[in-house]
Amino acid sequence: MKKKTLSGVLLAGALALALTGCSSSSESGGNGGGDLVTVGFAQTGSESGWRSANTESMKEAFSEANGYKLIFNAADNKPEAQIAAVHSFINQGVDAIVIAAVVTTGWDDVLKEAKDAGIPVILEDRTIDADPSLYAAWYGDDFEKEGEMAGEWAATNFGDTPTNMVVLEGTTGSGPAIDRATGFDKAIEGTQITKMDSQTGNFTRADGKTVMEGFLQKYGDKIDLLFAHNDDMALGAIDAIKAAGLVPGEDIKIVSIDGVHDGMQALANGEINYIVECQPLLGPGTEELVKKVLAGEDVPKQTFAVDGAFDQEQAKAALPDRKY
Ligand code: GYE
Repeated sequence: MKKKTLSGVLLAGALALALTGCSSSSESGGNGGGDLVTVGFAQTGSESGWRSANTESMKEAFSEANGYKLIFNAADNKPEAQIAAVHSFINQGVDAIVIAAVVTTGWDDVLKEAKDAGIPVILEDRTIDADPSLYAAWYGDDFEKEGEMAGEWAATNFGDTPTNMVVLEGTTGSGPAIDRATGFDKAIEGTQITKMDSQTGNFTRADGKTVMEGFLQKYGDKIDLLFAHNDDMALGAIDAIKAAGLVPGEDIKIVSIDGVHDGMQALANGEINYIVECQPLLGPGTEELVKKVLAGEDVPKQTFAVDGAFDQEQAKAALPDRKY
């Protein structure tokens, strides 16, 4: 079954190469990669299961079989390191640059430099607040809507009873951390849910655990509900909740965002109560944009991936076919 899928992917890749290889290499001038289109990809780092799935999807889409030479950089979630990586892509004369921005700010100068060098920039996943004329396109998930869906679930289930909530935020200053908070807060407005505390857990399991330990020390069993900006932090928090002698999913209800395998497994086991999906398999859509931009075609400035949501039964049903 797995083999079949893989050969299907390879076949599709070979076909795509046969159909588009010529035009993309002649359009791009083939800087530094022979007949291959050279793409520099500035990834955030490797903070979560979502990120691993995203990296894999990008590497698969920008493979040599598909006509690309991918220069991959993971910036360990350090904004300065990521900007340095983009500088280096410009100096290497790549054909196109793809960025999953650690934070929304600080991009203007390096993007202007890319523009002056005639190198198009395509954003995947994370949003930035630079002038849209400085990049060709953005493709990713609707983070505010994800937050709103998580908040609506909380409002529906706990909005009518006094409920104490704590929040584990994603990387401070990142698009999803900002927008998920906005969407969630909007959805619980006017309900009886009270935010007792909200701190960053940097989208990682380790920090999710540490910050939740702090919340538990401070508020003990007063906590009724946890909103985690991603599954990994929820999974870290589950360890902390268990260690404190409480039952995750019962004593403390948990809602998170992503829908990665381990999160879905915890939902199926009843340790998480609801997950809003965030699609990480953005490689093919990003590759499509890069190809079109290099061919001089018009592309939409913003393209949104489609996200669903899961309760326990839906997670059980979805798990066997889950690819990440
Ligand atoms: O939710 C989190 C990851 O930018 C949407 O980053 C992405 C977020 C995702 O580390 O797990």
